[in-house]
Amino acid sequence: MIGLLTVVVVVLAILAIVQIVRVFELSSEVRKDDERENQLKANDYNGKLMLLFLVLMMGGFIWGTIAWWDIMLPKAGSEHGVKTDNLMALTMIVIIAVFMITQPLLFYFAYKYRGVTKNQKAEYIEHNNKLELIWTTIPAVVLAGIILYGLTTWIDIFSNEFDEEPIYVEVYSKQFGWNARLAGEDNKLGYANVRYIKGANIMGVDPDDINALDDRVVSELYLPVNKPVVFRFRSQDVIHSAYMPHFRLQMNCVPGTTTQFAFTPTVTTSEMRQDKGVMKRVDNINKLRMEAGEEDMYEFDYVLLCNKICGSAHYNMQMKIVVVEESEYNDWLKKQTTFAEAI
Ligand SMILES: [Cu+2]
Repeated sequence: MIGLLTVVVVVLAILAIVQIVRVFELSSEVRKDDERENQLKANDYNGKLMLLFLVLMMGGFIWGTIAWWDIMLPKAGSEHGVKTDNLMALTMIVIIAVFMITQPLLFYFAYKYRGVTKNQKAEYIEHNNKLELIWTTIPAVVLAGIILYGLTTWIDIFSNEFDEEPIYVEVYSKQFGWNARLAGEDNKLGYANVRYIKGANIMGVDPDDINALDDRVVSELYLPVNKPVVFRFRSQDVIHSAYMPHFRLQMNCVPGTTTQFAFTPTVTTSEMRQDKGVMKRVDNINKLRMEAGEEDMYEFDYVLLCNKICGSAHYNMQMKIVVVEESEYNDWLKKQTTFAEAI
């Protein structure tokens, strides 16, 4: 079999060489003038294609931006989220402005200087100090401005300075689900370690730690509006990533260590449901669900998702978060069983 294949390959290689030699013979017969003429025609054709590509690309960009605008995230539901959004908006405005100026110029010049006459010659420019200065200084100043703004926003978000005592919540990830633990009346989370996991003690809370006894383990999290919250993230098995898009919050959950993010929710779930932007998105989702023949309709809820591909059911890792008025939060909290009661 291998012998036969070798013969076939050799024969095909010989045939290919014969064909290539013939092409060379034929091409050498074509007169040089014709070659030049064909080149000019090709230049003209390619130049016009550049212009067409420019129109399609810019048209596609504008169309896509308008068509998909409504599937982007609605307004932020947290204090720092507004700052993150402003930073993102400014960065996008700068990027899109530069894109809108440079891309049309790039493709227009490729069209304008496409070389359609015989004696056309390109201009040779070796160096230009003025140009170098302009295209180095402007991007450097603009980028420095964006970086400075980004750094001050980052420091502001992570400064963790609150006017009042924050609520401490531990967010625990595992393949494939979330649990949360709220510090009890003492507002102190008891010590936890994966080695303590046993029976009802699903988060590995130390039963001998006095601070742990009033902690409450929940699978659906309520948070009071306009109150600072400190999330402490832990993981039981692999690296997960706690992602709460409506709060503009994401933090890795790493086994063996604790990560932290402090923030303040500013919009309750029911306020968010009445927001025009949110309603429009919800209607859109339900329209698609109806078209697909699905019966259960979507209603807005804050959600905690996993944003690290952590295994086969990664997509299914989610926990509902409900932001309510403080009085409602206190009522809910009272109903949750404490760690001492659970074990
Ligand atoms: Cu995960």
